[in-house]
Amino acid sequence: MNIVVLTGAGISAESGVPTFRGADGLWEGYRVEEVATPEAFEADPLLVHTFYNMRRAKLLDGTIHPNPAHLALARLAESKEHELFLVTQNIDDLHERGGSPEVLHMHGELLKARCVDCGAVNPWREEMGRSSVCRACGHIDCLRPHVVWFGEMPIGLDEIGSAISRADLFVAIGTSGLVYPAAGFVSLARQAGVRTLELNLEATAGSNVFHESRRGRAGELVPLWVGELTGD
Ligand code: BJW
Repeated sequence: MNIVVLTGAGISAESGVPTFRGADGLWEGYRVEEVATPEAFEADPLLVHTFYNMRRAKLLDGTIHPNPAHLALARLAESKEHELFLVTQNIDDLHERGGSPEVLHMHGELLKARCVDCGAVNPWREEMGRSSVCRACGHIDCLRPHVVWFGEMPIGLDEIGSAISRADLFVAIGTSGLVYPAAGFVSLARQAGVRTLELNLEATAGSNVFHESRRGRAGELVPLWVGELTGD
């Protein structure tokens, strides 16, 4: 079977990464819509760098690990009977750490920096600020987190669209269905005649669009679902 899996913040919640719109979703009183925009970065780069420096440091402090949901998706990728296309909205690296061989990060990656002068994208694990130097062109005050902010074009949309159109099954895990274009993938799948399944702790804005919705923690639901497919 050809399977497209879309993951969101909920899959990393049990690993200790806060979701955006949950009770712990505010950062210093700011909503993500106020700090994750090009306008916010232009107006107050220090504030936006601080937001991402804090999240990068937390991701790397040794307390955050992939959970059974990440591990189960890595097992599914190994299955000989199924073809998995894994796309995540998450900027953490927990799918990779969990063993997933290929992950499309449609909203970018926290552990990479992008140079606004030369366009180079490089791994970045340390603090980033206005005095950081681009490793490709040597300029300063030109690096930004390699993430997709509101109003910017997500990464790999053509590839995702074509994977969905070829799929037998589309599964959304731990995403609120509030942020487009990812929130529209389920409708795209349905228009293409693809079966759709949602795995989420709660009902979401898009639950009624899915053929099937299962409620529970990703760390429990995903291994069970993968077990159904692989017979393990
Ligand atoms: C659990 C759980 C557990 C918890 N187990 N589950 C209409 C059409 C097209 C675009 C728009 C439109 N209307 C508005 C727009 C523009 C905008 C948008 O969508 N705005 C909305 C707020 C309305 N979109 C954009 O600007 C995008 N770009 C764009 O549209 O370009 C033009 C274009 C147009 C048309 C076609 C193609 C392109 C860019 C969006 C960029 C989003 N960026 C962020 C920040 C990234 C960097 C960072 O991390 O800081 O991405 S915002 C933030 O939200 C982040 C996330 O990836 C994204 C989605 O959040 P997610 O993952 O769903 O998390 P939550 O917190 O919302 O939900 C968590 C879920 O988990 C909940 O459901 C819980 O129940 C569940 N859960 N614990 C299972 N243990």
